[in-house]
Amino acid sequence: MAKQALITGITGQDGYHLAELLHDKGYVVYGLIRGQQNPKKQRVEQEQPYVKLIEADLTDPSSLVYALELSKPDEVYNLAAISHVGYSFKTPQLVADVTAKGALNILEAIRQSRGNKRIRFYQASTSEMFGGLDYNRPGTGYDENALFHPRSPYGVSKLYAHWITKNYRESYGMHASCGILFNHEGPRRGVEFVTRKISNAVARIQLGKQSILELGNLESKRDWGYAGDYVEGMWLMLQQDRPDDYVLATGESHSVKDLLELAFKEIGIDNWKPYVQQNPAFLRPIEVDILLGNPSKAEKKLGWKRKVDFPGLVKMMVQYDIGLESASSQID
Ligand code: NDP
Ligand code: GDR
Repeated sequence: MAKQALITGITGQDGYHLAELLHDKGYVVYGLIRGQQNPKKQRVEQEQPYVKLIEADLTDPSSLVYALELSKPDEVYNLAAISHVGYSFKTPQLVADVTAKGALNILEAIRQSRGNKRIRFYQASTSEMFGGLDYNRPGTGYDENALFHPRSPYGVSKLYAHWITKNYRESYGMHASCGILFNHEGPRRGVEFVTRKISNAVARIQLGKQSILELGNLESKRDWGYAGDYVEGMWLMLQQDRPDDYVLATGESHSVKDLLELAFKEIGIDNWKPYVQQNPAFLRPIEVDILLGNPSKAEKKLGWKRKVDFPGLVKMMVQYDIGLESASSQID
C-alpha cells in the first residue's frame, strides 16, 4: 500500500520540493493550507494537482487533529513556520505562536492520535540556532554537538521547537527527527530572502526593468545549498530505524558580496557596485555574521550528499529569473 505523508508548509519553498519528491516516490501527499483565502492555494492546485490540501493552521490544535484524522499519515513533515529572520524581530510573539508553539501543537496532536500507526515526524530545525559567534563556532563548521546561541526571535522559537521534538522523542518514544538545515535556496525561494532578491533583481537589471538593488548587510556569510538536495535528506532521516538529528549543509561559506559577484557575472557585469545600494531598512537589530555547517554525520549515516554547488546554484537562480521576468511585462 502507498505510504501517506502530511506536509505542513506546503506552499513554501521546501513544501514544493518535498511534495514533488514524495509524489515521485509513490506517496499519497497531503498538504496543510491555512487562511480562508490563501492566494498560494491556486498555485499548488495548478502545479501539483496530486497534493490533497487540508485546511488547518498550526496555531489551531483542533484543526491539526482533524488534519491527522483525514490524512492518516505514515510520515509528518513540519515545515510550516514564520521563517524570515528579519521579520521575526517585528512580530516576535506571532513567531513564537507559529514557529515554536506550532511545533508543540502538532507533536501533541500526533501523540494523542497515534492509534495503531507509528507516525514518523520531521522537524525543520535551522542553523540559525547556532548564532554564528566566535566562541561556539568549530573550525570545521557547526555539527550536531555544537552549542546553540540563537540571535533572533526566529532562532529562539526554532530552538524551542527543536528541543520539544527531542523531548517527545525521549519521553514518548516517538520516531521524531530534527534536520538542522543550513540555508538552502533555488528558483522557488521567496523574493524576501537575499539569494532570490539578488537573482531576481539581476534578471530585471539585465532586461532594463530595474536599475538599483537595495540590500542590508553585505558582509554576512552563509552556507548556501540547493533546496532540491535538502528535501532528499529530510526524507532519508525518516527512513532510518532510529530517530536522530542531522546537520545538512554544503561545508562552504560565502558572503553576500560573493553572491553579488557571481550573479552579476552571469549577465556579463564584472563590477556590481554601481547597481547596489545599502538601505538600513534591511539591516537587523543583531546579525548572524557567519554560518558554516559540517554535514559529515548525514553523509556517513544517511549517505546524503549535496549535488549542486554554489556557482551552480547562483546560475540556476539567475537563469530561472531571466526566463520568468522575460515572460512577464511588469515594469519597475
Ligand atoms: P517558507 O517561508 O517558504 O514557507 C513557510 C511555510 O509555513 C509556508 O507554507 C506558510 O504558509 C507556512 N505557515 C506559516 N504560518 C503558518 C501557520 N500558522 N499554519 C500553517 N502554515 C503556516 O519556508 P521554507 O520552505 O524555506 O522552509 C521550510 C521550513 O524549514 C521552515 O520551517 C523554515 O523555518 C525551515 N528552514 C528553512 C531553511 C531554508 O534555508 N529555506 C533552513 C533551515 C530551516 P503560507 O503560504 O500560508 O504563508
Ligand atoms: P537567513 O536568510 O536570515 O540566513 O535565514 P536571508 O536570505 O534572509 O539572509 C541571509 C543574509 O543576507 C543578509 N542580507 C539580506 N537579507 C535579506 N533577506 N534581505 C536583504 O535585503 C539583505 N541584505 C543582506 C542578511 O542580513 C543575512 O545575513 C534563512 C531563512 O530561510 C531561515 O528560515 C532559515 O532558518 C535560515 O536561512 C537557515
